[in-house]
Amino acid sequence: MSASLFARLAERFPAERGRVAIETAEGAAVTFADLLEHAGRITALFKASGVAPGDRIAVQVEKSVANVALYLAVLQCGAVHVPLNPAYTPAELGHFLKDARPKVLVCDPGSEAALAALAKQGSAWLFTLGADGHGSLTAQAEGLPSDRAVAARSGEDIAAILYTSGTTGLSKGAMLSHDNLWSNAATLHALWGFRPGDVLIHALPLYHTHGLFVALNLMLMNGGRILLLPRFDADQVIGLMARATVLMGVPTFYTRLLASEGLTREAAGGMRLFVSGSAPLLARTHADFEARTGQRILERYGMTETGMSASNPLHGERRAGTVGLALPGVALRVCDGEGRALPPGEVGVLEVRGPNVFLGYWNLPEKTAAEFRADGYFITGDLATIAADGYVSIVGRAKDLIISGGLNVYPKEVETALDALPGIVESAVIGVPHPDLGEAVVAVVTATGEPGDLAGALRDRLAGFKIPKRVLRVEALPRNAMGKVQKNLLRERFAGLFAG
Ligand code: MLC
Ligand code: AMP
Repeated sequence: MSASLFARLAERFPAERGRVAIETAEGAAVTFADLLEHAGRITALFKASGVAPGDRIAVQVEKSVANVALYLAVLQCGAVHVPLNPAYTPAELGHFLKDARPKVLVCDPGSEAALAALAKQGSAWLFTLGADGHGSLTAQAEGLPSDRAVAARSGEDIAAILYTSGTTGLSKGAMLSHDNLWSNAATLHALWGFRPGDVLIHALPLYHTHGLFVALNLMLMNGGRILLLPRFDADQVIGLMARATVLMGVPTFYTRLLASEGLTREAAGGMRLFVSGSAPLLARTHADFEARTGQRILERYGMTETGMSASNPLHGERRAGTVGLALPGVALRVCDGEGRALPPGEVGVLEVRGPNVFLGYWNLPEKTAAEFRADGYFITGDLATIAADGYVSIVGRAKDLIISGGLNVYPKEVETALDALPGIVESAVIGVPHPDLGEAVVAVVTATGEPGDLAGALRDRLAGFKIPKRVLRVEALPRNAMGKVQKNLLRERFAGLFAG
């Protein structure tokens, strides 16, 4: 059999294709037959547009059933899925398109005018797809017979490229193979005990690892049923729990659920699994959630480059404040700066090796080489300890990264945008504890004159979630003897900014 992820997922679809795969918030029921039919028509359109296996298809659309069909179609024709957050501005998008050189760009109808020139520059076909499923993609695909051929792929072929920022401020495309995605989904499917009849509340975006490769792939291979929500809304999610069994979310989901009085033991009573990841879950949130619902959240750890690497057990101790044990088939170690493994309990950089680890960064062989050890371990940049019994705790980051509501923000990118504004002398961007988002982006600047509305000035350059929630003006940034800005001092000084 071909190692195509599409073929492997479709093989697990229920034989009875009339079974429901996805239910929408509006109550529409989409069957596996519908999904395959829809994906087949988009495949026909892509082929008619000259898409060949290996071509990239960039997708910047709102979440919808059609978005799922589009993802499947990209895999079906052997192309490479490049999902992009709709919050990215055309300025940010320019880099992705220049780098990925997609054959096709699918965007929201509302951004067609802004992106037409970019698509033309890159000789990419431009199609539109709205949150309601309408757009030129659907209109043109509708008239075509559904093409059911599945392009043969090897396990090492690239299935997707996901952009992830870096400490230099420029995003890198992480190349994930068909084998990477399949092996990780299959491992988690078994580990978390997925079974027929499971119903997942899907409230995560479809352009990141968590919502796309963990939540969606797992449920597709489980044979449905997904309750697909356009975005996270705590009361809506609580209302759906009576009909569902599993929720996957970032820690902000859980703090927002706890903030709702509707979250009770009864409301959550039919659920069998709450998964958290993408950012640290406070032990306090874990305890509060258990006190309120009687359920212990299962925390797991992953990364765009690696998919999931560690998880607390389904049966056995779910230890709050830890991300559990290495997944079966995945090796984890904690090392010093030279890649020498440290004894249990010592803090070092977490390294990972296994079938989940990506192929490398698109177009960046040197950057890729720098992030792997000679023996194949990938250097995550996360600071961790591994206890003698194997439980892994993420205790910090060696990389200058802020995770806000599960979304990554690299300070360097925000600093570069700030420093380009008139009146700004220099800036330091830090993450500050925030009750809702875990960490909030805060900019500390020195400026000549009165700098005005800096956050507003960044709006056409940076996606909204990267824009500082607060900009603080200081006389001078603290520096060490080498002249390097001491962000730790700034983090300490402003730690209480959002307290209370
Ligand atoms: C939205 N905004 C944010 C934000 N999300 N600001 C900071 N951090 C965030 N995460 C801003 C918007 O720009 C907007 O600002 C305002 O908040 C309202 O936008 P919204 O879309 O209405 O926000 P909301 O629905 O409340 O979204 C919050 C959220 C969402 C936490 C529900 O961000 C979310 O779903 N996060 C999950 C991200 C995710 O999937 N991460 C997994 C990555 S994979 P303005 O000013 O423009 O109005 C990964 C690997 C792994 O990390 O291990 O899983
Ligand atoms: P991304 O690059 O968006 O894939 O984000 C990956 C990063 O999210 C990791 O390198 C960690 O820093 C962080 N992360 C993911 N899961 C967890 C977790 N359970 N606890 C702490 N940090 C996490």
